[in-house]
Amino acid sequence: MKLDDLLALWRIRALEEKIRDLRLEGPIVGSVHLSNGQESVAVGACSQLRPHDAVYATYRGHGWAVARGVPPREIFAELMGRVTGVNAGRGGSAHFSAPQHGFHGENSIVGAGAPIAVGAALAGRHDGTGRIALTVFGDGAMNQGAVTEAMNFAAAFSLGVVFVCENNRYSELTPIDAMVAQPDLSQRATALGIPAVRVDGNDLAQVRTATRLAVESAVAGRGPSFIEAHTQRIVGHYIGDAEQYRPAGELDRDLRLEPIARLTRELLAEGVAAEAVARCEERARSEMDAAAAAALADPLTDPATAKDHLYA
Ligand SMILES: Cc1ncc(C[n+]2csc(CCOP(=O)(O)OP(=O)(O)O)c2C)c(N)n1
Repeated sequence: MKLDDLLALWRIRALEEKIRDLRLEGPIVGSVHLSNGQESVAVGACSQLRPHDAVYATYRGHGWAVARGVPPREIFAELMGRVTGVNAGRGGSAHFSAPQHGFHGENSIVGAGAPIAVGAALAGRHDGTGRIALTVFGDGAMNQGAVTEAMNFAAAFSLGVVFVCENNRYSELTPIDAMVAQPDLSQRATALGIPAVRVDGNDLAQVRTATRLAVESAVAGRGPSFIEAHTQRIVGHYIGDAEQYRPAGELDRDLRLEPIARLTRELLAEGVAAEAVARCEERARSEMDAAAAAALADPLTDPATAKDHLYA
């Protein structure tokens, strides 16, 4: 049902816009990277995973956590350093995890999720769970050696890994054309023997089909797949980014392409009532307002416990 899809996209957008407000107002501190405009990749891909499959995201991972079913109240609490956060406030915006929801964590080291996902898939082969792993990273991360090594290892050992590249055309403030001579990033996976597709990441159906095939292949023991999902972030790399690197007119174009605008247009064109469409946004915003207010009222984590869970 497309209205459910719109609600799912709005939940991520509303959560992140609330996070932005709380960062600017003070309760959230530190560096925060939002995924506004990229929501359909997370929603589409996670819809095809089984509960016990493992997702490895980046610092831009709030949307992937929501799409995996991590409760927003616990995400807000985590970002505000509350004891009720998914990691009792120790992970923060860029490093939280919720393995009980199949969300095995974000990572601020660009590309570092890929080799960890390969390890999880290897474990899933041997531990009897049959668990597969999905790792998501940006187009910039494709230039990290660890990503190529991880893809090659997964291909050589036919491991059940779904590599998802969210190609938003920017690595921090640097456009992709300044970084690579071959813009078809999927060719790198193909060269390593991994089946690869390029999809419109703003189109939920395309993301779902590509991920379904990749998951089927991984579960059947046929090895890894690579999905290059073209998308765009309609906000800065981080909160506070002045975005002076964006060419004139680019943001206007991206605001027409982004998945919420796209699905809204589709629904209205199909004759769905404007009120029903508007209710998705209202419902998502009121859910997130309530979750954030509840988290804000929770106690802060005691700094005396900062060294708990340290093993080094
Ligand atoms: C190993 C490593 N090198 C450099 C950085 C600095 N850095 C942080 S985000 C980023 C850009 C990554 O771009 P991309 O992979 O396209 O992801 P996006 O931010 O667009 O989602 C860089 C270079 C880092 N965090 N880790």
